[in-house]
Amino acid sequence: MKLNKGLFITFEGPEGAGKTTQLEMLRTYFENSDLSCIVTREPGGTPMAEQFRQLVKHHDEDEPIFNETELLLFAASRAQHVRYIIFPALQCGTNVLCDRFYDSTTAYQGYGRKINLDFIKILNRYAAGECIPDLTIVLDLPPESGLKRVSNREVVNGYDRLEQEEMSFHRMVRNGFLKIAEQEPERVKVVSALAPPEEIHCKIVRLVEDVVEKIR
Ligand code: T5A
Repeated sequence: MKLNKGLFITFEGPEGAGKTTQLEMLRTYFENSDLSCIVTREPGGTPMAEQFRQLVKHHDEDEPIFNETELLLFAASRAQHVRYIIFPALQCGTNVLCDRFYDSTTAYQGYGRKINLDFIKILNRYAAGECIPDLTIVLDLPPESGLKRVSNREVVNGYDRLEQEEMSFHRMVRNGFLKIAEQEPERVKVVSALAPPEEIHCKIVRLVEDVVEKIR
């Protein structure tokens, strides 16, 4: 599956859906198939964007982060990440696997925070430039299950700012991802995150192979 440009694959879903687990399994699949790939994440992915990540996830000073500020921090992180890492890699033919991308902004800041969805669409496109994912996998599960999965790990790190939101917020976020998938069925595929990791991985590999067939 050699392509002129790299494939851009993004993983999305509610908290604790298993994105990191599946990204690593897909990385191994690419490497075993002798295909170059990088794994990266949002917010973050460059030294500067990682500073935005720290700010947006763990800010706990008296001064609050307003919803508008939060949205722009995610967009700023993406603008930097895309131009410094993702676009150059894709141009060189390297496949890029990214943990969250602009659909998280639509789901969390749009459906979750209720910021105008048309504005978010424009901002997402502005930040992402020419980097539109070839395939987006939404790992779907009820927020209660995802938060339960991360709870053991978070005893060490503490819950981050978004994880501490009300359950109703997490439900709106999940619903947001499902709406995005309904609106863009060609690009966005929903995979249940409740199955064992190996089973989910097999489904994801099939989806990746389908995309490669289509654009080859
Ligand atoms: N955000 C992000 C926005 O609001 N707007 C944006 O534009 C962007 C880009 C990022 C936060 O920022 C928000 C969303 C987030 O709140 P993060 O740390 O990247 O924060 O948070 P998550 O992306 O949610 O990552 P997590 O690490 O919390 O979850 P993962 O990566 O989905 O899950 P993973 O693989 O670490 O697995 C969690 C646990 O479940 C187990 C794993 O072993 C692990 O213990 N697990 C399974 N258990 C049972 N069955 C399976 N199939 C399992 N798969 C994994």
